[in-house]
Amino acid sequence: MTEQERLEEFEARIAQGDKIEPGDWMPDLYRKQLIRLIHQHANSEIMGALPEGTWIPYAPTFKRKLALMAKVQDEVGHAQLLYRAAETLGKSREAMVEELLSGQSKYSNVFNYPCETWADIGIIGWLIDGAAIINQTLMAEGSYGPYARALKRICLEEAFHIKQGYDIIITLMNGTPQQWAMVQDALNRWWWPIIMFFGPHDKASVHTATLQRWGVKPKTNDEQRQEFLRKFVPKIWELGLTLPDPDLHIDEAGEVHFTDPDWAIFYAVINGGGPMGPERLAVRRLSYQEGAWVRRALAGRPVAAVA
Ligand code: FAQ
Repeated sequence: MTEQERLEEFEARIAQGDKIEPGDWMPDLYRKQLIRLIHQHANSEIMGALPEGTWIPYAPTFKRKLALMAKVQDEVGHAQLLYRAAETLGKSREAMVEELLSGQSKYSNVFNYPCETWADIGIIGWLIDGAAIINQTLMAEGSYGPYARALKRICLEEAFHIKQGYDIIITLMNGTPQQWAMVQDALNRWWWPIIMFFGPHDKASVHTATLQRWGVKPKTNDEQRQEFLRKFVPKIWELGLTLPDPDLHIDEAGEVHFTDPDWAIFYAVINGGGPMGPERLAVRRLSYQEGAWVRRALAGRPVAAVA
């Protein structure tokens, strides 16, 4: 077969809804794009464990602590599944971890911000997991088998995380006026990072066209963002909370209009300039260093050789 015939056959398979599997022929660009996307997604899950992880020692009750520990473990498990899915495309886990630790590869903008109060844990669980599930439910229908299957499992767990976050929010809002105010304050601080979570506007998106052509990304960044806003803005208002965007409104067709965020902030954050960026990477590096003996032991190499 010529390259052109292979490409046509590959695209016909995607058009009829087949999943592409690791040993199948695929265009180099498809492989590269998937490695980039899944790698960044895996990075986001493992880095995403850090903001919430800092609150485990301070959880207000024993049951909250158990639930938060389980959630954080789930996120690390998601990273494990996703690095594994990316490995099926030919990039080693070591290379992916090295690139994360050296700052060469990205992770989600939202995990570069501080978690200031317990209410932040509620907002992350309710709204960041809420945003993630919108994105991931769509991507779970994508064309690459190992990624799509990993996302199905991840979405089931994220659905539970949303309930955990929502329950924290409702409990705080039924508490003292100070606790209510903590929720509003956390929402104000997380709102703009969450709006940016879905990536730049479609006109500025670099990869959407390629990812859509090959069935990896069923909806564009703006479409996903709109889906999130339509679902969550009414719920936020129903609780009596406000959003830090005076121009935000819903029109008769149900479309949510909002102020365009400052995208210069987004690009600075995703390129290592977020308020917690350096600290998060330092923690991840330390943890990788401290886990070296475990990796050696599992690989059957002498543990004593670790410096
Ligand atoms: N943060 O051309 P596009 C979670 C980058 S998991 C950082 O539009 P694309 C679970 C993008 O990589 C959260 N960088 O890119 C959890 C590209 O840079 P590059 C992660 C971003 O791929 C919850 C450049 O900007 N989810 O939250 C972001 O078509 C709670 C141009 O962008 C996934 O990764 C961003 N927000 O669309 C864990 C899902 N947005 O590579 C713990 C899979 C864009 O040229 C607690 N990924 N960039 O250097 C996707 O669906 C897509 O990659 C998008 C971006 C939609 C994120």
